Amino acid sequence: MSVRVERDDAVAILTLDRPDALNALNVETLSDLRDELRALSDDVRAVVLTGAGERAFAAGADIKYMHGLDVGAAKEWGALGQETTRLLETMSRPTIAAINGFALGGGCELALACDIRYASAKAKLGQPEINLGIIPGWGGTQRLARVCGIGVAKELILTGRIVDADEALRIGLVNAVDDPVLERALETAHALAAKGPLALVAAKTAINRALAGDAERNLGAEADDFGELFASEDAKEGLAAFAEKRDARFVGR
Ligand code: CO8
Repeated sequence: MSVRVERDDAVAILTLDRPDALNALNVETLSDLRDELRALSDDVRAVVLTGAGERAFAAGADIKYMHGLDVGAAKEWGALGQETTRLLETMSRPTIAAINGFALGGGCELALACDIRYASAKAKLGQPEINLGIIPGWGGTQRLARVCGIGVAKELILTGRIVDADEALRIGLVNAVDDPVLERALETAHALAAKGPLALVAAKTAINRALAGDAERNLGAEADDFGELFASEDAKEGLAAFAEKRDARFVGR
């Protein structure tokens, strides 16, 4: 398998595992990632995505593979990446990228699809596809613009410029720079795993709507979701625990 899956209590750690190719994403790696995300057991409450070895999260889609693609195959390849990034973005558990080195092209796009991004001080991020005569095809044009703003997205995607971790933090591409980055990601993942899963998924879904569609309708959907949560055991437990000055124990119902 080119994706390693480990468990740390309720947290699943998925590691892209092709270190000799700086974890570049070929069909096997990307399909494995999609399949492992789909196959996570119900008791997984948060997901951390990282890269094997010291140098890379993922240095992009596999350029050697893409070299021989015709239009039809390239569209299929694009669709597989879009499916996988969409899964990270919309799945019911929070997803955290622990960016331990290069996150370029498709690697940056995987990270952008995660809910939270942490970077090692040695990380380098960017969308250098323009230098290959192509464009980001796994959501990078949309998500980079949404995460960092259109001005930043246009500069980085049109020039292909790579940014270091400090600049990534300054432009909002990552949430924090911290080492060891996996530890930082796990700390947050465990904190999220202790929260009410129904409230987490409702919050994630509502925030995903923020830059899409109609703001009035999105506000209405947020109000509806807020109300619906009051039918859950978790909301009753969370509100009661505060009044009783104790930690809440959420069960996901
Ligand atoms: N694909 C395939 N192999 C790669 C990739 C890659 N993206 N990146 C690195 N490798 C391989 C190298 O070929 C090398 O293998 P080998 O030893 O067999 O030659 C090994 O990893 C180590 O890499 P380097 O020797 O190049 O290491 P350096 O430290 O000299 O350089 C870099 C590191 C700067 C990261 C350099 O490897 C590099 O520039 N890599 C390519 C980065 C890039 O352009 N990424 C974007 C790719 S395009 C993309 O991701 C599109 C996504 C959307 C697809 C949509 C389809 C429709």
